[in-house]
Amino acid sequence: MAATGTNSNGASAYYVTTPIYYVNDRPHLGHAYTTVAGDVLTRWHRQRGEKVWYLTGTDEHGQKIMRTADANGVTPQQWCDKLVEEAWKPLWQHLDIANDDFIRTTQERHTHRVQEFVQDLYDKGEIYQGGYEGPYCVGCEEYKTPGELLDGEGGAKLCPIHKRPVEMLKEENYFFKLSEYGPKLLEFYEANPGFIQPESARNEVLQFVRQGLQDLSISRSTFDWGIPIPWDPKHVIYVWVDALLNYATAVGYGADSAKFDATFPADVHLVGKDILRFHAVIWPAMLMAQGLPLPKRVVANGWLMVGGEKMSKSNLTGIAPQDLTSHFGVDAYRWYFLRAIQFGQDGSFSWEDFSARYTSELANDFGNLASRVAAMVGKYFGGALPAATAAGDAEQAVADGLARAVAEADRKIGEEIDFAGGIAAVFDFIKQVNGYLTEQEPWKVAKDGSPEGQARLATILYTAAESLRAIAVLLNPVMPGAAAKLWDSLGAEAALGALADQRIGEAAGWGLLPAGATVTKGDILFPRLEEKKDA
Ligand code: ME8
Repeated sequence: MAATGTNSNGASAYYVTTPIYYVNDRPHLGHAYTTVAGDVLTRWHRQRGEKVWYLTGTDEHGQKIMRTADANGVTPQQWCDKLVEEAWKPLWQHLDIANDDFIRTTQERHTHRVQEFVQDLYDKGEIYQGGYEGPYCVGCEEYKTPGELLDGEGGAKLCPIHKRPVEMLKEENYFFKLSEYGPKLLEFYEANPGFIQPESARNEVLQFVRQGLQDLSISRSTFDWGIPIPWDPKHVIYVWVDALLNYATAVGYGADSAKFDATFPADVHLVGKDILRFHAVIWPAMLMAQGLPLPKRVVANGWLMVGGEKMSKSNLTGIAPQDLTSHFGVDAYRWYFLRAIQFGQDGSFSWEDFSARYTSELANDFGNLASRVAAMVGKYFGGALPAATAAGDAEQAVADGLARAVAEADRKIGEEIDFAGGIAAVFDFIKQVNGYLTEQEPWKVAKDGSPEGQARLATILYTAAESLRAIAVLLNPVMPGAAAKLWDSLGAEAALGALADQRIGEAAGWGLLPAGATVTKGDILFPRLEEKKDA
């Protein structure tokens, strides 16, 4: 199923979400990976001229948060308030994340609606009281099946994700009749083959659901940091049921039907592959039970790995994004992980690989192109962009290359959510423009003072500058800071208006940057890296 950019109910917002992150600790590269991906997707669709709604937020209830707060001698609410304000929101600002909303599950706009949702399901007979005993991982906030546990030392059973001992939990609680939804879910997956991406994630979910689903325990009575079950407040609502509902409550579920209808359901839920089942099995079943529309796509990203393990807060392998942005800058940071790792696959972070790609692709290929062109327009034409009066086959080849790059990048990023493929299309075009300059040798043509020579020189520099105009448009969703600097140095703002208003589809148009535009040298886009201080 291809994304249409509009919801099936005819409303207009292209609705993108990230997981809402647990605030038991500070964010690391893994969290930023998903959030940056969502931001690039959001900005891309905005530049397609679509109305977009980008939601992120924090998941604040449950045992994991409660234990962390206890260990730090504060209340869970105090802990969440501190972490959200000191760590999470500032990071998204630092990384230029343009989210439209930030939901916290302790907000009233959420808690009240979650209670109503669960009460409704109870009234409809979808929820019953029962007992359950099984191994529970607090890291995942999830009951595990005995078959998936790993063997640890001394006969301990370990969570396969956290590699920590699970706890045996026995509880009287409330259950959602998830088992009844297996056949309906399978039918839905069949009818919507693009619902779960990538293919490997889809296969995993199909296999899981085909084995048969168990009913889902949706309440807890052994601790109280959660939203009370309305008809039995000794219980709190299971943190995952609470958390998944953020995607509905944040856009006005039960409170603002105009906003809700114009936004819900999500076009894309971006999630790490560790939380795929919650989004591709439990969440759709909850929506089916309530008669609400299902999301269009659930897209699972792979894991950033450290030493062969998933980078995580609990394993203390989390690297803070600021450790990298202070060295490489925010734009390069946003670009690197999406460029270097095929979205959906696992990838290892390496300082050496980042440095090498930065130097070759950002500083040499892209940054140098921008500064060379601006310098030559300055030197030979006093900074006024000359007109291309002598265009021929070589120039046509560049214009054709641009048209291909735009179509490819838009298909990859805008439709397939393949960031690496889309970015590669743009950087292939950058290489083509560099090759064009190498062949045309404007620095040599400049020595030919004849009118023909001057016309050729003007044409070559116009062609390169016009290419950079389109490159700025295409890279704006990925690296808004660098793209804005480039836009500025081309004098494009005065001639064409704000960069954010430039449409992806129109970027392939040739000859948009008018002759006479004021080209200035501006800042170097990607300065040479200094040696890593502690290397
Ligand atoms: O699971 N590589 O929150 P969470 C790539 N609150 N992505 C990673 C990653 C890594 N090493 N580590 C984390 C929760 N992520 C729930 C979600 S949603 C209704 C509730 C990213 O703080 C990835 O997107 O454990 C993963 O799904 C998310 O962070 C988990 O964040």
